[in-house]
Amino acid sequence: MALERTLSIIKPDAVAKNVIGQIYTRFENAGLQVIAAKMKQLTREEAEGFYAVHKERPFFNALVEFMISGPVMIQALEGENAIATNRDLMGATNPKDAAAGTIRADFADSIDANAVHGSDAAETAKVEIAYFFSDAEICSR
Ligand code: RTP
Ligand code: MG
Repeated sequence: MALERTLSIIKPDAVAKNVIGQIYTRFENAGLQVIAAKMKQLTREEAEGFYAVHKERPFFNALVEFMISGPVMIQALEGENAIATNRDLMGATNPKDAAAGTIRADFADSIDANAVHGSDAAETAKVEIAYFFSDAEICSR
């Protein structure tokens, strides 16, 4: 097992549903520690830059519009196998396919409004954490 960091975003739909605390509890119960956090209204440029890897995909514009539709809660999480642990907690991208008890099964409404983002690999986690947090904003324990 490896101590890892991952970037998590609680998306505008879940922030609007007032379930930040319920999602944080799931991180904590899975052994993930919040080592940095900020609530933010993303600008269009920030959302486009964050999801630049998807810019040629047909859903890119809808994704960006959704991500700027309200504030998001952004956190870096640290723990053993944090990247896969968080992806397991999140469930499948489409909540219709998400396993019972996952964040997306319980809180997401659609493939667009799907409650959370989580880094998908070590290299993307590093880039995504640095996209939102300076070294001084990360409080590793
Ligand atoms: P995320 O990056 O947000 O954690 O989600 P993910 O890894 O599970 O899914 P990804 O393939 O990276 O897609 C990013 C987000 O784009 C939206 N999407 N829509 N309509 C579609 O076919 C489609 N596919 C993806 C989702 O909101 C997904 O979270
Ligand atoms: Mg992804």
